[in-house]
Amino acid sequence: MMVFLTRFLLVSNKIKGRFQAGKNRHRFIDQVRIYARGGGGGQGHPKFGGIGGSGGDVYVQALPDETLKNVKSSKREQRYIAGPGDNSKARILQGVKGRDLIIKVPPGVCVTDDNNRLLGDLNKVGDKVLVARGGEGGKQKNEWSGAKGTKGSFKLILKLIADVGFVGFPNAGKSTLLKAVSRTEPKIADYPFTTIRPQVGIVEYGDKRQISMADLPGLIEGSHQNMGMGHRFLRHVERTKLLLFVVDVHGFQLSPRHAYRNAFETINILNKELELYKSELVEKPAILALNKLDMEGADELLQETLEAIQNNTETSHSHPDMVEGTTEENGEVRKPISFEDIIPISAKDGEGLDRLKSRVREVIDEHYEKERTVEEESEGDVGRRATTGVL
Ligand SMILES: Nc1nc2c(ncn2[C@@H]2O[C@H](COP(=O)(O)OP(=O)(O)O)[C@@H](O)[C@H]2O)c(=O)[nH]1
Ligand SMILES: [Mg+2]
Repeated sequence: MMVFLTRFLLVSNKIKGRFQAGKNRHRFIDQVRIYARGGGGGQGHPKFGGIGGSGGDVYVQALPDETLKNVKSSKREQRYIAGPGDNSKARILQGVKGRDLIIKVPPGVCVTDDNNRLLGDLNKVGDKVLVARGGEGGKQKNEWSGAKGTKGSFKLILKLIADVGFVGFPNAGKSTLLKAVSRTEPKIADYPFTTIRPQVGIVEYGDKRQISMADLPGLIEGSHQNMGMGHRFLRHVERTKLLLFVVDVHGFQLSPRHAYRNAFETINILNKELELYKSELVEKPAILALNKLDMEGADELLQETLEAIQNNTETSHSHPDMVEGTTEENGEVRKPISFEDIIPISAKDGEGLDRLKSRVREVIDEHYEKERTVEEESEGDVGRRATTGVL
């Protein structure tokens, strides 16, 4: 066992240099702060008793294929102001209502106000919550001048199923791994918005820090086309901070009817499935665990796999245009995932699991806690948040 570990470390250091690109990956956003204001009501018409149109409302709604990143980049400073109601005119006494504004988010987002009071849980596509109401149109009771809309700052928070999501084909050893690293027996998570139930286990560290890990029912080839449970699976993957690829170093064969894939090909298929479903997913922080290293001949396979990954990384770095241009027909990925680390393990006998656990923690901290700090500092209210303890 030690032999493979030392050999691995040599290769791994070389690979690490190549993987520095991972540091520049886009931030994966799990929270956005927005400002919303309802439209003002239109003027009434005192002479004819005309009523002004009410202002438009601002809603947050869960829709398919949305991401919080879209919200973040779609509007400067995330200010959402609905349309004003029309004034009442002699010819059109009832002013037309202002245009509503809908902020589109992925399902699994909850909306709170600035004091963290929950306004709504948007679990399913179509779920909708009103955040700012348009002002009433001008009428006698408000002396014919339209009222202002309500306004406020809100937070859109993507609810996580777990901090870490396992990605792998059936039989890779995901369930075995979750059991081996969890403090308690993994529990089936009871999330109202999940149709497939992820198993969630809590990993506890020496200092009592806890990180949750979800073993999602296995991915199968063709998931992006929604074969089997594919889409539902991939939707869960979105709601984790870090992806842990669990790959049997011996490769994978779904059934005797299907082609045999070695570990490197397996990684690429997983990569491609994620990419075809939503390209943003391949930018999430990811760690690769190569499993079943206790088995006869596994060391050789490990070396082969690491070399294949390294060659692939080198190629994509030296010919970025070529890689970008690859079509999906030839089965190649456009953008190889740059793993933060590659860790050989045996879920069965425990080899490599301590290192895996500590790297998972480090990578999460690197990508999220620091990002939060940067975000908060740029919002200029880090002091206030720190004292209220809200992160
Ligand atoms: N030899 C060996 N077998 C393993 C290891 N991890 C899992 N297995 C076996 O591989 C099979 C599939 O494991 P499982 O955890 O159910 O895979 P899952 O489908 O990914 O959840 C089971 O028979 C496990 O006992 C390992 O590290 N070494
Ligand atoms: Mg399983």
